[in-house]
Amino acid sequence: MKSFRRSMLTATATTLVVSVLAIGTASAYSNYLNNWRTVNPTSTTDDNVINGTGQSCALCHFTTNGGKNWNAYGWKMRQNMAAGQSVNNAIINAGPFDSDADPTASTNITEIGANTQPGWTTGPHNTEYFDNGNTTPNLNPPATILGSLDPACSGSIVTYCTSKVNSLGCTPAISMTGAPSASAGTGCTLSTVNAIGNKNGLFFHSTSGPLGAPFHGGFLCVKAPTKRHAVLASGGTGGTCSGTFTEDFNAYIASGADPALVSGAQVWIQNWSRDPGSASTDSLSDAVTAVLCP
Ligand SMILES: [Ca+2]
Ligand SMILES: [Ca+2]
Ligand SMILES: [Ca+2]
Repeated sequence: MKSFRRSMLTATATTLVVSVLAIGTASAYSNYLNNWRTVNPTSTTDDNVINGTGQSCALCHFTTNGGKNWNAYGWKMRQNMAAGQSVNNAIINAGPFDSDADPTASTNITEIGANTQPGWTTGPHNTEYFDNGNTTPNLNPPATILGSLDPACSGSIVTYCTSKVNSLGCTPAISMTGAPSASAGTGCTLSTVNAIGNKNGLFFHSTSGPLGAPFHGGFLCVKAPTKRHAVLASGGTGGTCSGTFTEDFNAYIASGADPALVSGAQVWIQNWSRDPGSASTDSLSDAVTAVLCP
C-alpha cells in the first residue's frame, strides 16, 4: 500500500512536471487555445491576438511564438496549473484577478468580456515572468495586437444625495453622461433636468468629498471647499419645470479652472439654481460623483 501510494505520488509529480513543461512548448498553441476558447466562447480577445500577431501565443506569452516566459495572465494560469489545476480550471480560476494591473483595475474575466487583453496593459507597465521565477518589469506590450488592451475608463459615475423639491413641486435630477477625462477636452455632459424654466443656475463641485447637510430646505451634497462653475440659463418656459442646465464637464476640466481635476481624482458635483417661489429663493439638485479618467 505504502509503495503503491508512493508510486502514485511519483506518477502525479511526473504528470505535473510534464504538464508544467508542456506549457512552454509549441504544442501549447492548439491545446491551451482550445481550452481557452471552450471557457470563453464569445470573447474576441484571442482573435485580436491571432489576427494581430499571426498566432495565439501572445495571449499569455511574452514572445509571440510561446516559450518559457509569460505575461502576468499567463503566469497566473501557469501557477494554477503548477498547483494541480486542470487547464480549464486554471483559466477559470484566473478570472477574478487583475493580472495586468491596468488603469481601470479590471479583472481578467472583465477584460475577456470586454474583448481586451487580460495579460497586457498599455505603456511600459508589463512584467515578464520567467520559468525560474525571475521577472523583468516595465516592458511594453506587443505592438501588433488588435483592439484595445484595456477596457475603456468609465469614470465610475454614481448619483447620490437628495434633491430639494422646488416650488412647482418638481424634483431636479442631475446626471453625467460620457466619461469625465483629464485630457479629452469634451464629451462629458453634466445635466440637470426638471428645473424651473427661464431661470439661472450653476454647477458647483468639490474634490474633498460628499456631504448630506441640511441646507436651504434641501441638502448640500458636496463638502467645502467648493468651486462654482459658470452661470447657465435653464431655458424652457417660465412657470414650468421644462428647464435644463447643461455643461460639458470635460471642457470645464480643460479650462484649468480647478488644478485638482487630474486623472484619478474623484469629484462630487451638485446643481444650484434660482427658485423665487421657495422660502430660500433657490433650488438644489441631487449630486453626482465620478473618478476622472486619463
Ligand atoms: Ca474568440
Ligand atoms: Ca486587468
Ligand atoms: Ca488589459
